[in-house]
Amino acid sequence: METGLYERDRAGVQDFVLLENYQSEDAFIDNLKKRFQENLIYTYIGQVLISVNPYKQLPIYSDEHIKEYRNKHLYEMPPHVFAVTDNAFRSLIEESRAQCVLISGESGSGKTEASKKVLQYIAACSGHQTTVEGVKDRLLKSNPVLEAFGNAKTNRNDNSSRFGKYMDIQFDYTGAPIGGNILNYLLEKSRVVGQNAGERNFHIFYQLLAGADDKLLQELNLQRNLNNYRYLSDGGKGTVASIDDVESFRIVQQALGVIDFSPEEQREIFSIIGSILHLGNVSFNEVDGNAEVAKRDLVVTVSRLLGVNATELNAALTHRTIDARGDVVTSPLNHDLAVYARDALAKAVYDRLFSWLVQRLNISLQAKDTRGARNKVMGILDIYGFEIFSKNNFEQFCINFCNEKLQQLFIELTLKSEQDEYRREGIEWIPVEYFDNKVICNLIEEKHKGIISILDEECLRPGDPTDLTFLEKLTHKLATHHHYICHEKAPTQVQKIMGRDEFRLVHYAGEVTYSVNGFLDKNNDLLFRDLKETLSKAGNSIVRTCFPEQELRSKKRPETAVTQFKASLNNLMDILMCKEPSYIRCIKPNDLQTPGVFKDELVLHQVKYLGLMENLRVRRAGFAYRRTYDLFLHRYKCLSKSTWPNYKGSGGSREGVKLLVKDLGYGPEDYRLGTTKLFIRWPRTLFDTEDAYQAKKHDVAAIIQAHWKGL
Ligand code: AD9
Ligand code: MG
Repeated sequence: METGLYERDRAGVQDFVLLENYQSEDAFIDNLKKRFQENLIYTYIGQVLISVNPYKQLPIYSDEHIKEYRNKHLYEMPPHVFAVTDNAFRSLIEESRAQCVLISGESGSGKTEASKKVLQYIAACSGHQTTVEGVKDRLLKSNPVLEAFGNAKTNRNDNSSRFGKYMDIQFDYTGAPIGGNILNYLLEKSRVVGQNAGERNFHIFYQLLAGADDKLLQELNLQRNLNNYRYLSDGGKGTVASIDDVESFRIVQQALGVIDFSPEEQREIFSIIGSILHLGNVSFNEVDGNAEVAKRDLVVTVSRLLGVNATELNAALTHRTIDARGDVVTSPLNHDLAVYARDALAKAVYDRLFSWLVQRLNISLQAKDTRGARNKVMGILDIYGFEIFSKNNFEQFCINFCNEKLQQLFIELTLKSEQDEYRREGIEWIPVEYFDNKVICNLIEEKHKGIISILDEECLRPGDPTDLTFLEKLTHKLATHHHYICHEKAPTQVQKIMGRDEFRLVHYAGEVTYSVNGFLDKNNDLLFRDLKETLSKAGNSIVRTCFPEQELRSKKRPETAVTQFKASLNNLMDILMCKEPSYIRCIKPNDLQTPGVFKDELVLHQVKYLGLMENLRVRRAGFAYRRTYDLFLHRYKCLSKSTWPNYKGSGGSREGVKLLVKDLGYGPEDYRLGTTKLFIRWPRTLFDTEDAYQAKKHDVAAIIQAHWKGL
């Protein structure tokens, strides 16, 4: 199969740098659309891969395809996630450069699917010894487990990741995977206790009820009917056509086995899931202002499943003990506070179970022998995309902050690597203007002045801080910031749609209005001490591990949710900064999760905020193409008598290319000769060269003849 980059594709161009009208958004969209209609979902901007979600299975991921992409240069084959992976993999093995594959795009654009293809490729093309097969199996099997517990049906995606994931794969010197490590980020735990209309709780709840055998259900005292459980009935969406909960449960159970979860551990995991379902049904009456559990037998069931004392749990759900510098006071909760405590308990138990699962996976993925594996690491980042909902809350604020940070990294790494290459090759370069979103990152995270600091300050302030006093402070301190819009200062048309409890941020990806409702609560993330204490003594060993006793003894106030998130993101940035990045930018063609529909407006919006036009401009401002002298000479040597059939002069392939391009009529501004590569400024130049090559490649005699005429 001869499918070089420069051959015009069945539809459109394979690399946007070849687009004649590269400044035009219309031309950009048109190219994506043409290709999409031909099922060509991948296109490059230089080394960045753009992927448009086809919403249907395409026959392009078989073992045959994997073989075709193995050990090929990026441009030798049509654009593909396998090509990008192979490129990164080779750089890792041959040059020992640590790699990371950064996958971004909005909800439903195909990030998680892309990350699975990366893993599939790695697993298929790396060593096949038995020990390695075991590692690969565990790496692959970690996906269904994490998806069952961390994904859910949302209105945007039936299998939406509700957590961020960064997975490192470690290789030995032969390129065989020997271990892995997963970092998880901010699970959307509020989903455990309530969902928007049309959405579901995390998959595992439905999988358990649909797929568990009768014996397990009986042990957990559960019935199959979803409507019996309040935590499952909010969204009004039980079964979903695209989801087979029974089959998924089978896969999860099998995967847990492969990852060496003991039957006892599995039983404990499902006991926790069951306990949360029962907990959701616990309701309270209020007598003289004090909450009382309405059906005590439910608390008894929850206690049995967690292995805690029922009387103690009952008391902990309806009372609160405060230890104010040695003064221990226990007071009863009213109805609303008891409901709050119950939901906080469900969220905390689920959230910590999830983190425990990740830790447990990591133990089984741990490399046994890391000798010779220094720098042989490939990271894959699949994190929630930018979110703009009709109502945006604390979760969206965190998610969008995370995307600002990733965009920042994208800017730094793409521009930096471009610059580095020119510098390395001794080529002059004039930097291009682009929007640097650092100003927004600072607005959010700057010490003392940023939104996060103001939020934390308000959370820790004695007195009676509320969401609204937080908003007042924000506005007081940030009203003049160009990226912060408060109600008072909003333009009239925006004011009309903004509530008095909202603020607006001008993100790099667009304006988002956040409601401050719940910001303080979610950031404080308070679980009353009585509940923590009860859980720290649980018979269920996972629960006991998740709620360690020392946490109770610690006098230090735990860090707020957003500060923990900020720290983990900054840590992630450090991890990524020291690796060589490959980018996959995912695009969602429609909001209907349907094949064959390409909505120009929707795609244009994503193209804009992913900064793809800027990316292309930067790429084009320098040199559209670069190739090592060897490769260029090898392909085009037949186009000049100086280099055909072989260049024999001294000075190696650099001198050969110098003669070749002169013979081809390249003007002085059309190209530059770097240290190891030829840089070509305009795609047209290359097109012409490729056309000449294509026209003549089958007839060597004709090549030489025509070439002479051409001169
Ligand atoms: V979210 O931010 O986690 O809500 P993702 O991860 O970006 O989102 P995901 O990978 O889950 O989206 O893709 C959504 C759905 O699109 C999948 O469940 C598939 O049905 C579909 N999809 C995505 N990519 C492909 C693909 N390359 N081929 C076929 C795909 N279908
Ligand atoms: Mg996902």
